[in-house]
Amino acid sequence: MDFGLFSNQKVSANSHNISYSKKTLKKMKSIFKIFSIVTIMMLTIASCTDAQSKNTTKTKFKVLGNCEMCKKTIETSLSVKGVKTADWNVDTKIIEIVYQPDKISEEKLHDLISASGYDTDKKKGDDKAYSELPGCCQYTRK
Ligand SMILES: [Cu+2]
Repeated sequence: MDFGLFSNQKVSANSHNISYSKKTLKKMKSIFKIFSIVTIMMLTIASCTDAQSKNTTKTKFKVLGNCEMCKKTIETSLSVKGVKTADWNVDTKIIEIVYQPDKISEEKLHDLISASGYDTDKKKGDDKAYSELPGCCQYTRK
């Protein structure tokens, strides 16, 4: 029968097509999988190195003060978002700050220290905060 033969041929052609496209799909899926894994890995590595290097900068300037207690007050005034480390040297009166300039400005660093009562080389310490410092911490002002 012509009709039967025709429909048989059609079915076999179809099933061949289906198996072929399934194979291709599988191949495409695995390629896509590998690509997305590689992409995610690269993005992760890129964002990690970015966070470490790009966004921090270092500054140092003079802050007047006397003792270890001053050191604590000065450094504590800088424990805010955007400041990574702050280290004031009692002998040299120099503070070294590592901060993120996109989160906090250098001016703001001076403001924070000033607000705690200490003079920086750019900003005079707040008078009220200075008067409230312990006696030993009331450094000689210029
Ligand atoms: Cu002190």
